Amino acid sequence: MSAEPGKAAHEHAVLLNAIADGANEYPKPEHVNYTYGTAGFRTLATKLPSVLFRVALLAVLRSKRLEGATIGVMVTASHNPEPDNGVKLVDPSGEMLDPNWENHATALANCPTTESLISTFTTLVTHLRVDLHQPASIVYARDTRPSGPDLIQALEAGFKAFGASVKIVDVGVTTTPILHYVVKATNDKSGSYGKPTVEGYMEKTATAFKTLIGSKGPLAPLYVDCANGVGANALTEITKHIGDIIPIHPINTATTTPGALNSQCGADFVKTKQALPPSVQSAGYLSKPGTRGCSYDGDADRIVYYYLHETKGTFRLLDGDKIAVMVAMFFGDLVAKAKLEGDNKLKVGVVQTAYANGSSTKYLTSRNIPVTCVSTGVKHLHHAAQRYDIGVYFEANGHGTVLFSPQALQTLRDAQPTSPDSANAIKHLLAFSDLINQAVGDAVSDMLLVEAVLAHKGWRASDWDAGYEDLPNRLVKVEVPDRSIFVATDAERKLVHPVGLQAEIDKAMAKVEMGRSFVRPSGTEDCVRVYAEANSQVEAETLAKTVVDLVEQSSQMS
Ligand code: NG1
Ligand code: ZN
Repeated sequence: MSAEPGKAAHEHAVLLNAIADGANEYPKPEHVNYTYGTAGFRTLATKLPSVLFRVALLAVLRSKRLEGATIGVMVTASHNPEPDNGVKLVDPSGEMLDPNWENHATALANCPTTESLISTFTTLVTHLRVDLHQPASIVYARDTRPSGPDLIQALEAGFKAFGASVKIVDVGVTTTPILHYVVKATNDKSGSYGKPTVEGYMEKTATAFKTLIGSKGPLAPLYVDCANGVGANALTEITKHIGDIIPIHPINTATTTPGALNSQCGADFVKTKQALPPSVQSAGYLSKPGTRGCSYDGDADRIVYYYLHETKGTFRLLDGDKIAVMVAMFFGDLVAKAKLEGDNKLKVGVVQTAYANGSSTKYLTSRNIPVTCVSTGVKHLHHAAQRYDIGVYFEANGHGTVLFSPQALQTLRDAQPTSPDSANAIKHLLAFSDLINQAVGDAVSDMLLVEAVLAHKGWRASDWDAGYEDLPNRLVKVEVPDRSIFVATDAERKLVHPVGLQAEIDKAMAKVEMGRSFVRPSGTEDCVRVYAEANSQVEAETLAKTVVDLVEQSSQMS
């Protein structure tokens, strides 16, 4: 209780009045139902101002609940079309928002009136035991979407309702992973994680990359498709630091051209179409054999690589699975070279989702690298990866990173190397832990990770690709009247509802050589996704078609 109850009551009334004013300025549109999904709130930007205002309130409550720890807010819709936008919260460790709080975000976003918003807010304060007298600290950023500035205004209106008790830092236009980095670095009071600024990120990443490349540079040129998004800015900045050791050629950097973002380019385009972006194809950037290209997505938290087959000239995709396999094998070798013994031995493991190509899983398990399969969504992968000393996680679509446990880092720092080889391996493992964004998947740092591993192995893209051949596969979006009738289990590899459908899918799989298929409702779009893989493209297509038909039939029956 406050020593001055009258003053506290007055302050509370002022706060609620300020919230009411903001809520009136940013009213919730009628007939819209919001859900804080795997990627936060994401929809047409015109529907989002009220959500931004309310998300600001929740961010402040979370920071106050955590005694002033810094919370991040990122305004982006990643690979979605330009008219969309979105917002997600970042927890103090740089990870995604605690899932329990996702429901509070949804509740606030859906309050139909100012009165109901005030009442839900007040209930949350009590229920979550938030002391409004605590300080709060927020950092926020946005991608390059034209709707960003107006949405940021709505967000700031929410912070301002709390007056001087909230410290806010606008990181400006930057990538999602850089914002996650800034949040983690701000909360690391030891200062060892790095300076909590965009420049701090660039310095830390560049220094680690230089240590790893050493005298192996300059590397071969790399073509980078920035999806006409914010990754172009980050790439320009990092190139200032490392451009002399890796000649980087940015492509699709038109961040201010209306309609260009994610259009006919970017990681999602390449992964879905299994083809080069037309801009890369027509300019012939990759025509010189062995030339590597990569594509970021709109907020630069995903990356996929590719090259053209050296004799056939065909498109070869090196997706998240290929990155995970190469990186995990490489770290396995490096850990062996470090010669850490007994309790200090480090265990490298990989975390995938059901969308990982079956060949990648088989390749890893046959080489004794443990693989965990979890539900779709970065938070699931991230948490499972934390259970390894060195946990490599990637979604097939190119979102992923590598986590070093605090104990593993301590072991490496304290190690007494027994030979120059083991000393080098330990030095390199520590440099990789600095290069890799430990908070979240990051296209820029993952790109430099891939480049450093290729340089250490002395590999071209074709050597990397040679490990295993992807099983032909097909991913289909099915629009159904109500996707909530589809309920999955077992890391989303099986359906429990509608009852009987899984048995039909099992029968269809059994008819196809190496057949594997599963169905799950999307967490980011109003659709159900059907994945199928098989020994040949024709069989993968047939299996996908059969399962799509089954999904449509059961949807009509219910
Ligand atoms: P949904 O819409 O739940 O399938 C998609 C991706 C996820 C993840 C999230 C977040 C596929 C099949 N799904 O999720 O991997 O990246 O978006 O952006 O790629
Ligand atoms: Zn993204």
